[in-house]
Amino acid sequence: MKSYEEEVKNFSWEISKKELGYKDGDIINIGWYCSDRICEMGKANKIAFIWESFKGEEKRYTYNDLRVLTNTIANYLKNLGIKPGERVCLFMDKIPELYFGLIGILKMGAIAQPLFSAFGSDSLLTRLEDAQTSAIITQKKHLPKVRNILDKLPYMNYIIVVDDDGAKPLREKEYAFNLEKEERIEKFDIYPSTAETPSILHYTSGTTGKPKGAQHVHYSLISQYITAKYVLDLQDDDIYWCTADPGWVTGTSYGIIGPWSNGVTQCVTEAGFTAENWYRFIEKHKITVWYSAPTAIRALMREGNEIVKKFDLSSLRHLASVGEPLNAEAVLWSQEVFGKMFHDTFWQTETGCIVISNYPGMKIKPGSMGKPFPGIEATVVDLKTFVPLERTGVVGMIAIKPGWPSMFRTYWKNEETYKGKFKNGWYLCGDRASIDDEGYFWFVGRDDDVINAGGHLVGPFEIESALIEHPAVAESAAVGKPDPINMEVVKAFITLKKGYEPSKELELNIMNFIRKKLSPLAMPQEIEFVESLPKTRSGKIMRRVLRAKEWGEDIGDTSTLENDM
Ligand code: 6R9
Repeated sequence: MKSYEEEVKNFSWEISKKELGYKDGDIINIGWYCSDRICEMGKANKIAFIWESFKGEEKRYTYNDLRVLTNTIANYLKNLGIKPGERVCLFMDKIPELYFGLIGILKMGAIAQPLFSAFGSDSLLTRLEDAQTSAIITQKKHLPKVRNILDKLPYMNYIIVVDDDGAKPLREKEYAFNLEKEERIEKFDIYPSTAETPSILHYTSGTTGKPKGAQHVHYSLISQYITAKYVLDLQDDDIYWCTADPGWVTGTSYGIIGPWSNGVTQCVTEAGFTAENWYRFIEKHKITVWYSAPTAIRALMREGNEIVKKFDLSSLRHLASVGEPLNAEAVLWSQEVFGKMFHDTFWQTETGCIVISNYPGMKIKPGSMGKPFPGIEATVVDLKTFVPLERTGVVGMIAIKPGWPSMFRTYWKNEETYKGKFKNGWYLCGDRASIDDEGYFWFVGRDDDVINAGGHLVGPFEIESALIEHPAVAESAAVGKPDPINMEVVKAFITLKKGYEPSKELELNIMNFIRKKLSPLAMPQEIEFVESLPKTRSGKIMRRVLRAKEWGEDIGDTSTLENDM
């Protein structure tokens, strides 16, 4: 990307279309763009995917392998009888079949519905029922969760098990599929999808309310390709690592489509999070571009600086983060230990691509989400009139002018809720922010997380960011609790770093520390030390769960809670 200002002046989505060789009205299939096209560009033998299992076993796949193996899956699904437009759920750990499966589904014209493999039967049922899903690709270990609910799923016809060993007979509707043993399909007639053909159905992470299926189309590629290139700075010789699970939109937009449509080598590890695992992974594969999330970055911070020195992480060139506000403290820490700042990026399942972010080469203001992507018109609007706020520094709702290529097209069978997201010609994100005099966006909180302290709206992010600067605080969540005079006052939940124990002294010490940083209304009236904070599987703090407890209310849908197994 040239300088941000230059790019804003000259940018149009046509640039992306031109680079992709796409003209309006053409056939556009994301599956083809991520594999066949890269081979045609002469990169058939380039490594597309380096995968590491739990045990550290490694597999490498070239772009030609990616092309052929995704053909093989597409062909298999088609021969089973699955028709274009039907929903095919991906319900697997981070194994190659998950990544290739998504591309395979798109190649044969069905709609991919990725779900976190850690979901229990109930979470699975809600989403499969809603989408009337007709097939699910899964692993032996997750099969019982599907079997449990099968009698409630009249539309489910095919349960495809990718690692069946024949030890126990499969039941009716269950099929064994072994990608390595299946005959490799060199040529597959890719489904001639066009711009508006549905591609992926992503259920939102559900920090509020019931999960909704955001419907995307193949045209989303136009913005996913170019944002991956400009914001994540993907270049031909990069080794890229996106830590997100494809059950979450980050894991598909930038864990599959972004890197592969750019012809970049990407790495994935099946192993879970530990600081040691992650640093070793970066060192071993010489990762150059790393896309992660604040929850993981804070967990790394919690492990301290010493452990970083045990590894050679000098390959890292560009770092980016998404999913939650990135505290200034985390940005400064990353500069200190990695010599590079994490670049915050803001977007949503609904936006399909990064819409506001810090770009390579742009001045970073730690704690700010950065500026709108060129081609995206973003602003903050008044809470009541939905008119863009003219004065800088005033908090409003983040709003985006509809029309960017990867905008969701509807909520699955819920057009009314979809329409409700648009006001006064703007798409409303459901988040609050202010814009400073240089055009930088500053996140305040989600609409429903904002605290009403005596008529003053206080965002949790500034309180949490102040708290996290205290050396004992690992993570925090600020919510409103009932108060007879002020309606709400702030209560902070805190997890501590290793070596610190909860005590009255520590509470006082933390209070004194933040008093200098916060306005009186934003000051917590109470601190509660907790072992962990409730989070979604994509790592977002679920403040509403904490808040509901304070108010004695029902906590609502918690199917995406990490610990609902
Ligand atoms: C990609 C993704 C979307 C919601 C969004 C906002 C929060 C994401 C953020 C951020 C502050 C950032 N969010 N990125 N908040 N700063 N850089 O996360 O999609 O799971 O749909 O969540 O996440 O609240 O509205 P999704």
